[in-house]
Amino acid sequence: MAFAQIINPVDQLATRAHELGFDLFGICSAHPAPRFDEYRRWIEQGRQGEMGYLARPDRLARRMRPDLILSGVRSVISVGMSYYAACDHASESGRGQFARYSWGADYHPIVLERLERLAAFARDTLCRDFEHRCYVDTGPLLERAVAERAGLGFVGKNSCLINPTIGSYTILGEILVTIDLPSTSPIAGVSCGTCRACIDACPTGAIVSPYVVDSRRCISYLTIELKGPIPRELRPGIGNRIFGCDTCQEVCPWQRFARPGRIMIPTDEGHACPAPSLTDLMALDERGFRLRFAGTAVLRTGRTRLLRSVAVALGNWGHPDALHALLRGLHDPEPQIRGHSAWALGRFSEDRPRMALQAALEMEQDSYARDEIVAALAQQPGVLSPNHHSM
Ligand code: B12
Repeated sequence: MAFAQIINPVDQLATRAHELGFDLFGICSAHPAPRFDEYRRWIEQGRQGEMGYLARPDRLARRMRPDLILSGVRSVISVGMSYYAACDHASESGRGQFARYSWGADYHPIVLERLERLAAFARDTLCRDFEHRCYVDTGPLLERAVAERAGLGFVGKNSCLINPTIGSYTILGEILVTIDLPSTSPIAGVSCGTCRACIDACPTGAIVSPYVVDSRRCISYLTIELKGPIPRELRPGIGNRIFGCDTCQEVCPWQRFARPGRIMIPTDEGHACPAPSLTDLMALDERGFRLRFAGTAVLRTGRTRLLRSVAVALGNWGHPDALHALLRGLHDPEPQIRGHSAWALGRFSEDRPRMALQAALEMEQDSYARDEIVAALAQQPGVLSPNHHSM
């Protein structure tokens, strides 16, 4: 297959990508893998936390050598889809914030299906004889670095791929192909400059230096990925964010150009827009959780992790209306929900939470949940500090 015969293949693909709902499009060479050294350093510093798959030797090898993912790979088609929605975020008290990307349906199948349609178009119009592989989020690719090389934007100090005309509320996807396609140029002359709004605004200090996010402190990781308990010292910074976090993007000046998405639009029935009441969420049993979050990205995280964050948010709210829900959480079947509810109750100085914590301590069998109750009681004014292990 010779490209000399084709009139403007990049333009044809770009037009089709736009029709399919993608807002950003570019093509780059697959070799060598971009920014692998930065990635390796990040792993060496343990910044992936519990996301062990990111450090697995076979995954590292594939991130470094894309031909281990798809033999004979030559080019990567990189796309971005806006998921921005002009719906007000949850600032009302007693409500929980979900990160914008999760407001509508789970983006993975939506983007993958459109990538496959784009690949089919390439096969019909450009060349029949090539192998391809589509990725969204879960593949062993540095998607931001690929997008940067393909000219979709630049990597900002919050480590997000920022496009100067639509900002960073975009999901990235790729098609690896075994043919040489003409590359589009990286964006030149735009950067964060001296701005450090994201670094200063991160509630948990997760942007440890420009372009480097330590997952172990990132609210997105703490509320979505972390299986074990959320470290106590980071809980106050979580505020009312219960699934992911948009703060480092919200404060970014480039976000003034954010454009509502055409495909991933949250509907009125969307689970998180407007933001749901924390006390309602705390009342969800397993079945209620599954019904409410079916088809959304929240489902994979599961009830335990979501309600654990809800408990933290209720504790941070600190309003008497939170008490009933937290007392319920203190008796949840899941130790993590009990433990985080205990922490939240420890932030109230009234008698009722103290008595409930004392009663729960008598009955608690789980050693982690006991630790939390003991620590919560020790936190309360006028209570002698019992010996306890910290997390
Ligand atoms: C693991 C992961 C996470 C982790 C770690 C995030 C991180 N910053 O590393 C956690 C759970 C914290 C996370 C959070 C989020 N994630 Co995430 N995540 C991923 C995943 C699966 C791998 C990322 C990775 O490899 N990280 C390791 C670091 C080293 O790589 P990196 O993030 O690409 O960072 C680059 C820069 O740091 C840069 N760099 C490093 N040093 C330097 C120095 C200079 C000078 C420069 C210029 C650049 C530079 O090089 C790195 C390599 O490309 C990708 C999908 C993928 N396969 O790529 C999605 C992905 C990055 N996530 C995405 C999203 C949407 C999010 C959230 C916004 C979700 C939310 N609202 O809660 C937050 C954003 C938090 C943040 N500021 O990063 C999108 C990002 C889209 C975009 N426009 O940037 C991706 C691409 C998924 C997708 N397909 O759309 N995520």
